[in-house]
Amino acid sequence: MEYFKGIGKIQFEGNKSKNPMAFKYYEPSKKVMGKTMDKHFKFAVAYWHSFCNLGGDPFGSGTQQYPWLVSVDPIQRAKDKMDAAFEFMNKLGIGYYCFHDYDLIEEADTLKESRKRLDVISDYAIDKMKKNKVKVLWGTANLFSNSRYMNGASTNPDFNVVAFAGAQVKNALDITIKLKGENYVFWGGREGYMSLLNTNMKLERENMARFLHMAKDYARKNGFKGYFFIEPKPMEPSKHQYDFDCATVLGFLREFDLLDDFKLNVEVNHATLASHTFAHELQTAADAGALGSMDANRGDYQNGWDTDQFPMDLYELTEAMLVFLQSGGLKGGGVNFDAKVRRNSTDRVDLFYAHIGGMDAFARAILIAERILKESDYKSIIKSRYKSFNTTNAIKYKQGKMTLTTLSKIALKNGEPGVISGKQELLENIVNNYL
Ligand code: XUL
Ligand code: CO
Repeated sequence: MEYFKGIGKIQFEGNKSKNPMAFKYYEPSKKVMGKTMDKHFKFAVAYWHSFCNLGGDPFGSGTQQYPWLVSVDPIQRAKDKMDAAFEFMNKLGIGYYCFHDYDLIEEADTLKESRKRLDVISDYAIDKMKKNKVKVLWGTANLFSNSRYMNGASTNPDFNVVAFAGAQVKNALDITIKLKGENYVFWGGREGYMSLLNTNMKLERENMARFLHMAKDYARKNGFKGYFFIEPKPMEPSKHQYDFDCATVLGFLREFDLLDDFKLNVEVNHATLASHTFAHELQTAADAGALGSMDANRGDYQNGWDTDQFPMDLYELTEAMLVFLQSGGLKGGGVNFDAKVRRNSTDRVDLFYAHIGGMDAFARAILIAERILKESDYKSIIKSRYKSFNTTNAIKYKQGKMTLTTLSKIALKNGEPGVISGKQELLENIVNNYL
């Protein structure tokens, strides 16, 4: 069955085109800083938003009527959903997808039965992936929807729930490895607390680390060569999540000796919720050699929740691409559209508009960032701002060959430093001029 009728393969037509079903900026084979766009981005579709989410919100049930979710048989429903997903990815020309275990197929009544279902749908996926040029960017386990996880998964106060989460992650890792998934994600939506009054935070954080070590050891033993990513988010659904932001997660990974295998999956909207810019979070991850992957979307600057809109903010993305291009790219990951069409966008074609727009926005931003880096004074202004660190004394300082006493002697000799402008407005104008 064809689910997206009347839609053909989406092509690049350039920015003069008025065809809403064409890319204006995303040209997969176009080189940016010596690397093609498709290799820079490795765009991925998020299975949960695009093929499972019915558009419900706290005030009303779903609005989407997906033709792939009509069968009464859960196995057939999962197969139909996968047919729709592959048709969509082929038509869009997107090379990757990301999934939670129970996006692929609905959870059954028992763990055993759920595993059987996962085996069936992953066999089906293997077959489809053989016939299509589509790969798994990352897999993950949904450790937050079922009520058993209301107090957390690996951080649950009940050891039986921790064990159950272990079983689920083992299955999700098996499936990810079977489908040659390139990475594996942990997003700890309920790994945190609703109230500190009932929480042993020290034990919960230690348990989370133990759990991650076990998952890593299991996957490595079973041949998984990719990276594990932690996806920071400060809150929602928990009041406080232990993976608050990139800096917090980096501290955690260092504390528990996980940084070799675990990198970060940075999501735009999660940065916003943590009161950071997306660029700030990317920079923090990149500086630690831990920029693994991105979840692309945007928040709403008037609403303080996770709206997961498709990325469209060109200024925000250009700032992000400046960091991205200068950081040398992603460690293993790509750009996953963790975004959903609005609940009142109910035509099947809307999913195409959303992804075309998001891919074009990233493409446009990377092209702008490349020009800023190559043609403008942007880099030289920053270089010049730090030029005093190239002097003999500063080089000794950077090499750790100085003491506080030496610093004091230098200050006494040189006297009051001059006032030097930060040139913020000039830099903002440069970015604006290239947009
Ligand atoms: C939730 C979120 C998740 C993760 C995967 O805010 O971003 O969808 O990306 O569990
Ligand atoms: Co995400």
